Amino acid sequence: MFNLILFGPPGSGKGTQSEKLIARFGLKHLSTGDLLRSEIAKQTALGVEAKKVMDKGELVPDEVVIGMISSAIDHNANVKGFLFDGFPRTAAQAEALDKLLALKKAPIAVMLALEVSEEELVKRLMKRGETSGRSDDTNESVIRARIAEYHKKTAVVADYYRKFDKVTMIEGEGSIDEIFSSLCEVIDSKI
Ligand code: B4P
Repeated sequence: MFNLILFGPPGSGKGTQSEKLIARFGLKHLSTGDLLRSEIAKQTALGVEAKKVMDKGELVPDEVVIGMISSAIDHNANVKGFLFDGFPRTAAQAEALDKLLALKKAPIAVMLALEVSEEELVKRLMKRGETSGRSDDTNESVIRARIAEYHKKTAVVADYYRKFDKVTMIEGEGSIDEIFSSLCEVIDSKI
């Protein structure tokens, strides 16, 4: 089993590159953002609560996303590997993920961390907000709150994996295909 984390601030290209990577490497895509948006669309109790938090640009409570990921891992027992997109986003989520994968004897092989400047992130997310219908993309102050939340709670997750020498930084500005090539080069060297 080959498990990887695609990491980076909101708007850094995680969702965009994940689509291409799963097609190329045959991994199972697990995006906590997509899982939460699916709960919102179905108007479940979890979705209703999550939407309130997401619309403020804050992170959904750890126990909620850890529960979702744990059940998604259990429901995909025979996959080649997982591509985690937007998870883990806190140190507690990283520790929980390591425990879940230890049970499968399939630890994280690599974390690929996309680097993008804040102004470029805001520009991309505002542009996506024009068409995506995502309420968290339409307001610049919410976008900046998401980026601040990333610096406060999520950036430390890279430090956690750095201790195990698992982090590779990737230039996240440039064309989608150029960035995809850089990501593939690293994965090809590890898989
Ligand atoms: P996510 O769904 O994870 O979304 P995101 O971080 O906003 O965006 P992503 O990084 O995937 O977008 P992409 O760059 O691909 O999170 C949404 C919310 O859910 C969070 O704020 C939080 O509230 C909650 N949540 C999710 N996971 C959680 C967790 N684990 N714990 C707690 N809460 C959680 O795309 C951005 C735009 O850039 C697109 O329009 C794209 O077309 C464009 N783009 C991509 N690459 C480009 C390039 N190279 N050049 C130009 N534009 C590009």
